Amino acid sequence: MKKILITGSLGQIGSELVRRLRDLYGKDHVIATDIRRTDDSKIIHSGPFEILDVTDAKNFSRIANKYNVDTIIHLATILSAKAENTPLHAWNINMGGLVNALEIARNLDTKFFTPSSIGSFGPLTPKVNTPQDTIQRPNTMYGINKVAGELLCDYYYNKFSLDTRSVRFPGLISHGTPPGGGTTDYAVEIYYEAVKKQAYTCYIQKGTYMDMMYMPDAMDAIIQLMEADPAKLRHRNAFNLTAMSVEPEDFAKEIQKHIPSFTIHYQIDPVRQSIADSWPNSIDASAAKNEWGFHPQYDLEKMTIDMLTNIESDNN
Ligand code: AKB
Repeated sequence: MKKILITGSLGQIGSELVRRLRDLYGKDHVIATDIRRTDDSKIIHSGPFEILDVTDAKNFSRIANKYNVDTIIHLATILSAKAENTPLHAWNINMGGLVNALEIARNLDTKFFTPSSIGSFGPLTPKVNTPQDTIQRPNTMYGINKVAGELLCDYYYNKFSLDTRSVRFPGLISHGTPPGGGTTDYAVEIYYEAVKKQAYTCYIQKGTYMDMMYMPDAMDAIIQLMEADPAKLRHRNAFNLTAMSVEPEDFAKEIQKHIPSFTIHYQIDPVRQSIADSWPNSIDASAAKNEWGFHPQYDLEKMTIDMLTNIESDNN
């Protein structure tokens, strides 16, 4: 029987994942945790919820033991742009939280998932069709945390036989909980502003390509990878994933098909632009396809229709 503990449950990925896993495995089988509590959150009221600061190893361990969990999905993290503004804090949360999560997983012998990111690549990485196994010398705090995290998860797998698995998420687009502090956040904001104001001022320069994926595909990817036959996994931490390689104008053109008056303007944020410039334009997800059948369902066209329909219906 599955008992899954999720950290960072009120974040962009967590809030969708808790919902999805509670539907799949039953509400009492998914223990949602987060550093904060929001009164109106459905996550808190639809099953077990605990306040957890992931840097507090004692409390983390107490909660994992209390529910006797057999899987830990560690999502609590400081994203790329925020990490650049508070690098030491990001190191403490991202690395401190991860090492606590891994130690608890080791003590309880749980399965373990934590996401890596396209942020684990850097300026020396081949920019187009970035291979699965390639140079990873990021120049951002977030990227350094993600590479160290990948290595640490592989270390726990090799040294302690802990069943660690991970993916390098691209920018994730969703209409549930907004992302906070990422470089790819513009790809979510653009849809909300299109519906609200028919205009968007973008902080990323036109022509800057990054990989993106729609949230339902990200949910499927986590579940599929966690359920994949271990004998088929040649890689573990972490698989390249992507559904589309896009730049701001691609979103604008697609939105204009549904909202012809929509306009995009640019006011570049130098911090987020330089992070974006250090990331790949497009990555190769063939290892994920071959080893566990990753197969995204949403392209830009289909995702745009779904995003606009959902945001419009939430507004009415
Ligand atoms: C970010 O922009 O920081 C994240 C990511 C790609 O890891 N969305």
